[in-house]
Amino acid sequence: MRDDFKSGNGKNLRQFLILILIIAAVIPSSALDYYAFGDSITSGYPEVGYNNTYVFWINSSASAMHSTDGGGQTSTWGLEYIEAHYIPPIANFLIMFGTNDDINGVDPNMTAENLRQMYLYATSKGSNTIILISPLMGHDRYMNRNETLIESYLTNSKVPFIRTYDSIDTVPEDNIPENYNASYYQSDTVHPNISGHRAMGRYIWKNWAKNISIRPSPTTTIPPLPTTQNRDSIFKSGDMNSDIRKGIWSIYQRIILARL
Ligand SMILES: [Ca+2]
Repeated sequence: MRDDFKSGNGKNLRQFLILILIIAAVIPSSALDYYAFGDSITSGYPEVGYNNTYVFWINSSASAMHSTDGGGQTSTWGLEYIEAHYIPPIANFLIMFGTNDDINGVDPNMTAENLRQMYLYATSKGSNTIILISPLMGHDRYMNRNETLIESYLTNSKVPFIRTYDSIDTVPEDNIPENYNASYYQSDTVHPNISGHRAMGRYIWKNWAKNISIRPSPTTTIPPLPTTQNRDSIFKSGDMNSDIRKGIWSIYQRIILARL
């Protein structure tokens, strides 16, 4: 009698586990609404803070995430590593590289070609993809001409882009790169401050929503962004520069949070 009871329990447990596996297989994995891939500007280096970067100001009701180069890398690095950083499904994918290209004297045509190839990659994976032209700097090597050259290249290649610099330059929203506006920048005159990231995010959202058909989220209930406390409990060191930790965090965000 006791063996029968045990046997029955085991059978019930197996049936329960099979049911869980079936449910897990049937429920589609939720896509992230927005994912930004870029350099130290996208990371909010050094003072902005992880969830104050532009991607978190784009659409307050959407789930967002970013991954970055860890600092100082060019668009060539972005093209080489986009596959490693791209973990589908991602509904809307944002790409911002170019500041370090400028600092290192990379030909703007090469920057534009790298951006174009990253765009093609993310698009081929099913993401609604946009190129973000980088903000201006206090020591722009090309006197702001590189933005215009990159835009011309992308336009000829039919690659959509948003002039992110035009949200925080001295004459905003005129489609012209005049000069950087110090009030939107940290003291290094390279990295935008929180006000700059807020302005960039809102500008990106406004222009993207206006010009491009945004793919609706596949989920009816969008998972909330994790709190700083939640993240800190996972990553004790408090920074997100490690590709490994970012990868783990992406998986955590999608598998766990997306199903809450
Ligand atoms: Ca302007």
